[in-house]
Amino acid sequence: ELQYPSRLNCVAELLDAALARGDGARIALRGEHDNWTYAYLHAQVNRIAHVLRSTLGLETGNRVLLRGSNTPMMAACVLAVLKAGCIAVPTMPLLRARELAVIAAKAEVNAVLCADSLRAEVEAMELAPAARQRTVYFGAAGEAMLESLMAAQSDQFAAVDTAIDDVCLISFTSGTTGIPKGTMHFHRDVMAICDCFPRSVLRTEADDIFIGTPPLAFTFGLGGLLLFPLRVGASAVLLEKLTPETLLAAIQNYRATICFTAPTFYRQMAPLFGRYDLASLKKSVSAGEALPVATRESWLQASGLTMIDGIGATELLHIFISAAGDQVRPGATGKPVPGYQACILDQQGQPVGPGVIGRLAVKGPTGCRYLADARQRDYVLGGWNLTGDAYEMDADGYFYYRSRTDDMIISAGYNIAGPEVEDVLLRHPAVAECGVIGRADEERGQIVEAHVVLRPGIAAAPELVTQLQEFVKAQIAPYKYPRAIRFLPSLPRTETGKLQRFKLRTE
Ligand code: 3UK
Repeated sequence: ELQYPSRLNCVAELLDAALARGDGARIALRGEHDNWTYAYLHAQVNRIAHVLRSTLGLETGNRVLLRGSNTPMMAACVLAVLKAGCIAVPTMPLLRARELAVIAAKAEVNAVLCADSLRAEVEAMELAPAARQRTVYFGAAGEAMLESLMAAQSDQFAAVDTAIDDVCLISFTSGTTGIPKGTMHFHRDVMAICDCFPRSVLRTEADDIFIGTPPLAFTFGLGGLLLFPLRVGASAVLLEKLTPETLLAAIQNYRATICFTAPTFYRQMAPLFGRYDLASLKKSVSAGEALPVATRESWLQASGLTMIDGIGATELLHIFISAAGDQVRPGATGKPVPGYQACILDQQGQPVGPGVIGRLAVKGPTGCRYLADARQRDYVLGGWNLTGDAYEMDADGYFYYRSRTDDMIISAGYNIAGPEVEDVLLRHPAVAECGVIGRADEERGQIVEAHVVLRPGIAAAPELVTQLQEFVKAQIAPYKYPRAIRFLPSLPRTETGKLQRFKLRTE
């Protein structure tokens, strides 16, 4: 059981506490251009908090829309909003004006802090006049507004006294369908995610150096690249626009020890691993979408590391099922992270036993609280969070991902999980990436259709189609083989590394 005082500001707990225990001179954040010690981060956060309260006149509970790629200054802005007793509304860097306006209206934002590099869409977006007046940019080459406002402020700021169950974060889901949903999280939830997965599965230490790709605006990145390192006095590398090559180079240059990214990045990094000196890397965390066994194996072969797979969700803030080290069972995501419970439910909401595919249900210290959205009723049932994933449990309590519940392919009466077919295809030497979907078919209802990206130097050919089909039939039940195969130069993915299956379906 996690015990926290009833009044708590999570940034006081994460940052002021670091100074109090003597971590001031340690490096908290490493950016492209500079290193920020805990003392400097603390001072910067305090100055921004003063700007928010004094200059902008914000009050406790006001909402601040945040925009920026992963930089120390963006991290400081997020922390300052929370420390000032306000609510952070982070937005993904690639969102356009129209999407930002929906979020700003829905979250009723009172102010905007935006990186200068992303200002165009903020200038173009629709925004309430009061919030427009309180829009401040940071990180410009010449005169930067936020930085000049900060110059006059004290570097001391007492964290605003908040209740542990005051909302401090509204995080929007990527929303592949429908209007994006805002998920609300308390100061308590921030503490809870820091004290669950990182402690019991990842086992972080003060000397760890975290690195990775997820944006701070995605809770995967907010936790893994900011909150988790701060909780233990470790440091985080915050870099913009990473590619598989530049991430590998950064792991080498910063001597990073823990990497957070999505399966597709690990797939692309594995063949390049040998070109770098990556001896510092101790742990690699994969989340965002299912980790194919083939990817786990190629990463192990390249790096010698057993991947830590973990399923998380914006609704639950971070990872709730995972496994590390000798607890890993290939094909399984893992077991519920201590503090969480999970079970599999059938269509009627009744629990099913081992070996039966059903709907994943999760309960724990964090949970879904949509901001004014009727879809709350679909996600939470009797205290259990229904993530929309089809899962299966084994007799030892391991949880195996099968597909998204609405992505299950039904072909001639058979249920077929696309990710299982993808896993087999990824083992074929010609295949770099693939996505498997159900395509409407008069005779069978749906047929299995594979979208394949070939490895460099390999050409699409009719013989290859037959080869890939035979390859699948030889390894899993033949009815699962892709009756249609299409070759593409790349697959459509979200900013968070998730395959956009709906785009494959409408192609
Ligand atoms: C899928 C996975 C299989 C699954 C997230 C870590 O992805 C995150 O949050 P989102 O709200 O999406 C949630 C959905 O993504 N998924 C995520 N991880 C896995 N499926 N294996 C996995 N390891 O469908 C889930 O319901 O974007 C991940 C931490 C914080 C996050 N917000």
